[in-house]
Amino acid sequence: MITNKLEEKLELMYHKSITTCTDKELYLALLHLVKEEATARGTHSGKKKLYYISAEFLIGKLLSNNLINLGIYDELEEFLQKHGKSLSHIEMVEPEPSLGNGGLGRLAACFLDSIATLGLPGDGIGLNYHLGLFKQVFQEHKQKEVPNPWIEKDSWLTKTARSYEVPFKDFTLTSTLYDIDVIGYENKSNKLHLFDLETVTEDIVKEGISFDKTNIKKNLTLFLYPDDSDEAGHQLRIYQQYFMVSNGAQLILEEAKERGSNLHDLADYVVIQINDTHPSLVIPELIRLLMKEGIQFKEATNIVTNVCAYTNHTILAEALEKWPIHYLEEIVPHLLPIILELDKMVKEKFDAPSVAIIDEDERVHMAHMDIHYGFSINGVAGLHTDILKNSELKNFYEIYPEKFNNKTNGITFRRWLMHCNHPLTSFIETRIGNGFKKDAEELQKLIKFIDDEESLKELLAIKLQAKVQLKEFIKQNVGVTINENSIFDIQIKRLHEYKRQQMNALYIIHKYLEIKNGKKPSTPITFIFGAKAAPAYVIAKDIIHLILCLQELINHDPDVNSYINIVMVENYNVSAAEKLIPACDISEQISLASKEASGTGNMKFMLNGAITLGTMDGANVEIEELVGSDNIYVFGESSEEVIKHYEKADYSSFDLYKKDKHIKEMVDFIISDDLLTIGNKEELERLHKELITKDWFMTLLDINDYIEKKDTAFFDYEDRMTWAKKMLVNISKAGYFSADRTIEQYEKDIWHLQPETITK
Ligand code: 26V
Repeated sequence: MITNKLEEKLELMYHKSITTCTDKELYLALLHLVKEEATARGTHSGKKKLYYISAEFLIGKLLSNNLINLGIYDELEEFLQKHGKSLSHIEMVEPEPSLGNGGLGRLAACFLDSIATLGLPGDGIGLNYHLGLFKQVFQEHKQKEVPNPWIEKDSWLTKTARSYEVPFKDFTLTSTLYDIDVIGYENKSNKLHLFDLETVTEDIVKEGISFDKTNIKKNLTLFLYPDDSDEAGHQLRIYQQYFMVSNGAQLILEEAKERGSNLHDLADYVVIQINDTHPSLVIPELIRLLMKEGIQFKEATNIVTNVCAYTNHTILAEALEKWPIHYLEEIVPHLLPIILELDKMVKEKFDAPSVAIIDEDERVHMAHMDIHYGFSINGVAGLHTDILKNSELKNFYEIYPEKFNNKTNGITFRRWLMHCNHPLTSFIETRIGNGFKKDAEELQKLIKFIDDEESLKELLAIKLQAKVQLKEFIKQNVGVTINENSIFDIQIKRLHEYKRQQMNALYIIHKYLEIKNGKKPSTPITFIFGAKAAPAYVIAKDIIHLILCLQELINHDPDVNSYINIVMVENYNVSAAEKLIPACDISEQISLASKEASGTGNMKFMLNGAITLGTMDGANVEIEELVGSDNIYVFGESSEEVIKHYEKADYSSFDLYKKDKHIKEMVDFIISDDLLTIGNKEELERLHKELITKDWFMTLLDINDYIEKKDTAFFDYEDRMTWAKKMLVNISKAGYFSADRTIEQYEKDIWHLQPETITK
């Protein structure tokens, strides 16, 4: 019995009984207990193994998720409750690792969960950033960055005996490897391998998150994506990337040999999924290591090409990495002859400069290397993959049509339903049983309750309960009291102009002005944001400033604050998402069509009964296909039209601003006296100017349609039973977005870890 084991552990560690233990003591006892249980269940094994290499793994807190996956959550919770304790309180003392920026890192974490759940041997490889991504604090209505230490003496990390030498131009570093167990749902475990460097020290961090970027031995694994606005920042990223992949490659080869590979047959033993371009140097590094083992360059290159697969997560040009060749010369000169040779082979075969690895400006295109010297390239939603094939990577698709494939993203239902929304999980269980936990498509069975008034009312009651809980969290986090009977309209994601938080802010200005002019909404609305901006991304920070100024203005204006409120959650992270998502009524997915590769928050919201307000972008397209046009609010120009605007360069935000009085009124409010008395002139003026002179992501193109559809959604919300039906349709159709489905597709089309089962 797990409860006996817990009591024994408490006795051993503290000589105490449950009732007298603090939550911290209970957390630590459970942490050790979970680690032992995971070890006892063993790890997945097989001849061929997957390595998912990623600069980010946004794993979130692990206690509850691990207890769920071990199948002991309910039993422990009942036992703890009997003694006046609860897991939700205990997990509050758990620090959240912040090893990711957003969707890409969270996807990696969801994938690890599904890989272990499906019984596939597959480990993650990444870095153990001591201070994670920065912690966001708000001061004077602005984002400030401070370190986010998360590693405690006792943690989910387990120090291993593995260690490798990683050569750089002027020195060699010796790594240490820490592992985190990735426990499959009712299954064995895999590992997340996080490489680290013992000489790294937190003392070098000065003001905020600034530190000496050239002191590699002391800073290498301090932060994820340290500010890369200058040369030293760029170079540090290359140091990090090479440290990650060299360690990873050495681990992979060592383990492959242990499993019986003679390295010539490496592709029978190993598949590597390269998560975006951050780990792309693994290709030349593996070639280098194979050559050190006596394999000729040509053969080594073929081996590596049969082992590596690449996932593209963005079409934004600025996010596709291109490293100047002289950086690589200064940091990893031993890779240069290999990269030059790979480039030469490409240039011998293909004339088009657009497919070269090294361009005319002597920059190395990491994605190009991945495509030529990997066997698979996938996008992360249908539309995204189509755009890669037909425009962004068209020239590559023409050369290698067979390499291109789509894998629409998914989310783990263990965390994004079973953990974060217990009442909804029970609602589903009592109606359709437990099958959906292993086969998410079973959620479709819920549709038979579409006319069942009692079920619909219960669904609304569950939503209200989640909103009451979120109200409590917001009170603590933001210090604002919100109204649980208002509509919760939520946009939570990285802050980026293409995601268009600024368009949402303009809508709020529109609503504010309407109320001031006497047009009041019949149901109050709470606009909720959560977003971190990259430290050097000036306009993104200006947008945060605008939202925080609007928050100050609106929440303190007695004419409007009983109708609308705004809150921006500080330091948005996985734990905050777990509270926000169950409470959402309207899910804002409003990127400029063609720019959001997939989105995964959109799937989490849908699963928790929120209705999407979105453009036909990323996986929104697939959501629309699944739920039908009555159960989603779609607006905005299509990706084809948007791409044409870019091609023709015919979009002018200034024309729209001049022509449309209402647009002018909303945009000019950014520099109104009302806001200037609260905020900073320079920042608000800069944002205003950006919107009217540039607006690269076409906010003003879609704003009118956005306002119209958003108002329709708010109007429809009034009819509670019809709205509840929309919620039920969304939940019942969310099964497609289980990461288990995505991983089954990776396995079937790319990885081939398990011999195919022969079906008669
Ligand atoms: C990252 C950064 C980081 C620094 C600031 C500028 C900037 C601009 C773009 C990016 C994109 C990195 C790639 C990424 O995170 N892509 C996301 O991947 C998700 C999982 O596939 C997907 O759901 C999101 O749509 C996509 O944006």
